[in-house]
Amino acid sequence: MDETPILVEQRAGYRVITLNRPQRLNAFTETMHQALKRALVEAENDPACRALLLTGAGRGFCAGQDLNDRLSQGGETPVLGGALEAYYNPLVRTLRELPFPVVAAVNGVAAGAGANIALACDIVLAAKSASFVQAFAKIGLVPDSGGTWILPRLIGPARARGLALTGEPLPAEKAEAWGLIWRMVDDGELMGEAHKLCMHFASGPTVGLALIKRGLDAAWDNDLDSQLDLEREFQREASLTPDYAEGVRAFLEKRAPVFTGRKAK
Ligand code: LHQ
Repeated sequence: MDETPILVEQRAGYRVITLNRPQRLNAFTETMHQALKRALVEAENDPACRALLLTGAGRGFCAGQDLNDRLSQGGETPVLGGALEAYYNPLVRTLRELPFPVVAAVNGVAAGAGANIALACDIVLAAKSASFVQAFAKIGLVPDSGGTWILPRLIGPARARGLALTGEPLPAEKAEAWGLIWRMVDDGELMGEAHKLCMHFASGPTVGLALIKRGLDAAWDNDLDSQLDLEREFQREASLTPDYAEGVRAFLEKRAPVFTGRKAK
């Protein structure tokens, strides 16, 4: 089961990473973390990769940490912190910092760190049958993988507290209504929609899209003045790219732009 804990597929202009431990609802083991880390480094280093699709095999997206993997031979639970430092925190940072859009296709339950890893992606699409569970409190833990940071920002403090303290599952439909995710779609349409988005991004102005990600992330900590300064810098950087020139040319010539994603010379 664990020989290929993740699957990587190369498509034209983007990659698909599938968490692949379906019997355990794609819960994370150390081996899976290591494989995912390698796949993300390879995607980032490939100039032809301009978007990423993250999904899960089988009926779940990801059930967070594999709770069997955390038991010692004697069955004791270890003191935690090391796994976050070594794997979960770098993973969340990487997802947010990748220089192209990351689309999560949440095909089923996303629980514990699995939910917050999905929410760290730029665009979250969820199947109607999916749900998001801040399962941590049920086992005496606290939301990690950025959960305490992103939940109140996305859905406000009252709903963030409710989800984190009760561990109640949030169905996809409500997640969309609350603004936790971009969109819910019928189960049969999920992967088609996710691929469509990735194809769109794969022919997008990649440098500009990466700057949009960075600008929106920075906005959460900046006051208006600092954010205006940042927008000025990012706009300057975006305007140096060949894609900006192409975008304007295509608009004036009333045709679709052909973006290359290339950086400014
Ligand atoms: C699992 C798991 C799982 C192992 C389902 N592990 N087998 C970070 C740093 C270090 C350590 C600790 O944690 C963290 C971050 C975290 O992520 S903590 C939170 C860990 N995750 C959870 O507590 C979620 C546990 N799972 C569940 O609550 C349920 O399985 C959910 C709500 C996800 C789905 O429920 P059902 O749809 O009813 O499925 P199920 O419970 O029947 O699960 C199917 C199988 O998957 C089952 O195995 P079995 O052999 O009985 O078929 C589960 O034992 C297994 N599984 N989650 N995290």
